[in-house]
Amino acid sequence: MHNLWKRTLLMTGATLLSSGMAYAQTPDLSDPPEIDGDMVGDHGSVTLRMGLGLAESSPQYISSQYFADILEQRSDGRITVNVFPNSQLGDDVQMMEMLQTGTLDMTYPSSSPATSYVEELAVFDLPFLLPTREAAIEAMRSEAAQEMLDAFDGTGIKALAFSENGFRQLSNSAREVSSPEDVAGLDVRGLAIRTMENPVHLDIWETLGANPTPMAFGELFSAMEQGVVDGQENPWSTILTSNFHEVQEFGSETRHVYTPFIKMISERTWDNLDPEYQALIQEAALKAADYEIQLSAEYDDWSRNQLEERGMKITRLDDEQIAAFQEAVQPVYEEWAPRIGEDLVEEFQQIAESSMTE
Ligand code: KDG
Repeated sequence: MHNLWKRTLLMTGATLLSSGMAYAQTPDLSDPPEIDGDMVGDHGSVTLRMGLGLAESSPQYISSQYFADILEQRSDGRITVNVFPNSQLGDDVQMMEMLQTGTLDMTYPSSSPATSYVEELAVFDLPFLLPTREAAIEAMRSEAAQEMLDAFDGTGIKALAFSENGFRQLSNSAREVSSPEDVAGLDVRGLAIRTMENPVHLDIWETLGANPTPMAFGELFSAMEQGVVDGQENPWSTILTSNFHEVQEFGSETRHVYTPFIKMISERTWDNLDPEYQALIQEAALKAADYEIQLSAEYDDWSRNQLEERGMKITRLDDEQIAAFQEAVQPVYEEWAPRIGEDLVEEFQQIAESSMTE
């Protein structure tokens, strides 16, 4: 039985090398767990189409191929998943709408554009809320997070699992940024920053004195290349695997938001599946999510170092500089905590605090 993810790992290396990245190697990626478990019964052949926003070399794509491999192996080839990366089927908002109409089976967006379906997801957009990966994982695996996934029921989308997009970092083509004043500009205009289509992110950058513009991920590279926006914010692995360093000179290690991904399936697709296939897809989504978190962690610092090797000037911020950003965006909490739910915000703040003391 061929292993899609093994082919993907080989292709990832080739992709990184062939795209002129001239890397010595991709990060020493851990192999996913062996695929074990009972074979499911024969409930007919099913082909699922899954659309992604990121590139083939991203942890998002690699883990999606592992997801496909689990389904293929445990169904003896009856369930296949065709994965379409690089926003080729649309952007996050469009692909979620395609799940609702049943014109696409699966997608894997950031949680941020999905707040229009489940507004409590905006808790993950609160700046500097989850300072460590351990806290983020505990939050994503919490009962409150499961309730957010369950809240999609009836929207046409079934949400299967949270995984890691990652800690978001600022990049721009105008200037080095190490303070909120650098974002706002003193004798120059505030940075024009692209944000995801999410009101909290817009508020964060407006509060910092930037000129934020919500934009689909697939339009971002050309917008930066043409100078429509000065900068954007994404995890280092996304900046690297989407080649943003080709149009962004400066990076700042702000880690201002931890964004999850959500693996989703169309309710129309889901409702037509045999319960045994449904159970396998749910199990595979959780296994692939755990593997994706591990991959994303392995990519994080490696991607930053690769970006520096490729010429990006990355400013690391010390505790005092981070504190200045945290203070500057405090109004965002005052505005959004009551709208998201004070109890939920407090629960995640407690997770964050306990992760810092462990
Ligand atoms: O598939 C995910 C991407 O489309 C997108 O969500 C990545 O974080 C992202 C962004 O900035 O849009």
